[in-house]
Amino acid sequence: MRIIGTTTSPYTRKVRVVALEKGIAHEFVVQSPMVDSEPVQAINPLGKVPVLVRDDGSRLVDSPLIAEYLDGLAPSPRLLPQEAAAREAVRQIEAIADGVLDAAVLVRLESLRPEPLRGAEWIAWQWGKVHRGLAHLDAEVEGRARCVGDGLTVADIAVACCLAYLEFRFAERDWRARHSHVGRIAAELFARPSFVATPLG
Ligand SMILES: N[C@@H](CCC(=O)N[C@@H](CS)C(=O)NCC(=O)O)C(=O)O
Repeated sequence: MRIIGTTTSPYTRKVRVVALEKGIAHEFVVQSPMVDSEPVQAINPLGKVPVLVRDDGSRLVDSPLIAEYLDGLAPSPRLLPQEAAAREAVRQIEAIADGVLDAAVLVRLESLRPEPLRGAEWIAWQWGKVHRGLAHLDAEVEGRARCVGDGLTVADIAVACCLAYLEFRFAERDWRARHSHVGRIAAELFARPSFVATPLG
């Protein structure tokens, strides 16, 4: 099995962390969708990473689906609860953390354009999603050791990947101090071998 992506992609990191936490053997193949887009477009019509390529050549795109597939490969540790309400809660937090990332990645890409071409209103619109999304997540997990239940889930991993990306690309803001509840959960995850093995950069 191969996971195709980049070392700067937070979505790629999420599925790599899931694979490591599950102990699933895989090869990580670095392929940038931006530098040389054709190979990625050949395996994902959307031209995005991560892409999971199974040994039979079949592929999965979109990190939530890839994470779900990986979680189903081994019974333990269960990163997506089987009980419906807990599973829904995990998927909802993952969706909001990923949505914050979607907005942050757009801000990042816009900031790479020549200054006169940048849309200030567009950037502010995206920052609104980042700030509201993080405030929502922070309120949601207040007082909890993990995002949902007692054990590690995809929700914790998604939140930690999200905060790590914001710190990586927009280090001028102290994201964890401003969002201390998700920040505390993320800080604990950053010490895990799966996160140490998948640094952004
Ligand atoms: N919803 C997708 C988002 C993936 C995504 O946006 N990846 C970025 C890299 S961080 C990408 O490949 N961008 C290239 C493009 O949009 O053309 C997922 O969760 O896998």
